[in-house]
Amino acid sequence: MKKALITGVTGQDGSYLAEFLLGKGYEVHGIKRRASLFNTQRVDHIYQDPHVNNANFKLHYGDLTDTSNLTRILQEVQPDEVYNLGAQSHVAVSFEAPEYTADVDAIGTLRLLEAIRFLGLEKKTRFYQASTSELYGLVQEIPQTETTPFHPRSPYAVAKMYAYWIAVNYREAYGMYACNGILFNHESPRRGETFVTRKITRGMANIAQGLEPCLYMGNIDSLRDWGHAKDYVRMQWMMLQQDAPEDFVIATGVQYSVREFISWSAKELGITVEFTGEGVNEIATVTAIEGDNAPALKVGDVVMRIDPRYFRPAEVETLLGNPAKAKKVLGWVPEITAQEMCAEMVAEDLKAAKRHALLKEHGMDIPVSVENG
Ligand code: NDP
Ligand code: GDR
Repeated sequence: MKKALITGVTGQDGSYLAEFLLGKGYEVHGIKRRASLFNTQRVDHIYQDPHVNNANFKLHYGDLTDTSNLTRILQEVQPDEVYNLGAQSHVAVSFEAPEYTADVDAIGTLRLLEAIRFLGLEKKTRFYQASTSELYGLVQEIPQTETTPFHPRSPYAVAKMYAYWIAVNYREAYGMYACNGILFNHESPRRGETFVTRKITRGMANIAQGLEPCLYMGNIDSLRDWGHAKDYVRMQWMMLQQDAPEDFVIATGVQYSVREFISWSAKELGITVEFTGEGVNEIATVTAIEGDNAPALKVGDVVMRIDPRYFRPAEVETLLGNPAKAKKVLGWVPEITAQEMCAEMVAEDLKAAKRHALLKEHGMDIPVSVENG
């Protein structure tokens, strides 16, 4: 039975990857952080009681900032594959916490690689690094490929650039099987609530059900190449099954604007919106409503406004990946389109909003968290 260790197992990708590897018959170990509240919601459905025999999903407390902890876990698990998905992964937050982001995302990667080497596992353990399209930042070429030059635009992207190169360096210097997946944005119903797609699908569902008044957005001209996390974790595993380690761009090859994503999300709820005004004065107004998913709305209501608080000190305006190498070498093709993914996300967020609205109707007015990002 192969053993995998996943950092960031409680995150969006970590949860899908753990499911995927369990389905492949792996013994899966994950690192979770200590938190003052439960933080395992995304993996609770695959939790296995450690008191029963043959549990093959195991969680370890740990942190990418803690070298001795990482070394101990690696020594105990002796994994065949390490997936380094753990990160302070929010670009806007990285401007507020640049040093912490560097510690976790850059030096955390070094800590893991060095621990693998220190334990003499460099010829046994294969290493996947969660690299990112944010490396391209101020894009030098459209679409972006494995050879497009990098120009990172945030403390997050700069930290991930270190992680990218240290993985390449350990491959070249010590012959480690280490590779980078340069993944473009990928989303799902499990996406963190402060990333733009989930902020929109959850926000629109809440607005339709009367739980929130309006969405406040940043740069809605921004263009992204959005895929589904389920398709992308499959690719992470495929990258570690090749004869030789290589780096791959993972993307759909199609891009849309944030504004389009808002329109799709509204449409899934039966709402048509019109965008008027310019710059910080742009708004989205309801022009038609079909069906009964939006009882709290009427034609003329404003459901989106711009709040400059969500503009970033340096923006990545456009990202579009060319996944030709992944298609050719690995035979990988994304199966879920951005529109299908949006529909799935809205459907899940609408279910939650309806449950919430029902409780409210019966006098149980639990506040909706509107911590934005
Ligand atoms: P999430 O933010 O959903 O998950 C991040 C995970 O990292 C969480 O499990 C989080 O734990 C954990 N983590 C955060 N800080 C630490 C730390 N100090 N020590 C250990 N673990 C930590 O990210 P995604 O699942 O979306 O992304 C997975 C990886 O892929 C990340 O590295 C991200 O930067 C990268 N990436 C993501 C893309 C995307 O579009 N989703 C695209 C390209 C790259 P907790 O749950 O406790 O917060
Ligand atoms: P990104 O994702 O920065 O690309 O990083 P995010 O969804 O946060 O932003 C995408 C684009 O939307 C614009 N935007 C807003 N973003 C947020 N979060 N909130 C808003 O209100 C808002 N309004 C407009 C942003 O400015 C941006 O242009 C994600 C993360 O998962 C990274 O970890 C990963 O490496 C990259 O994708 C690829």
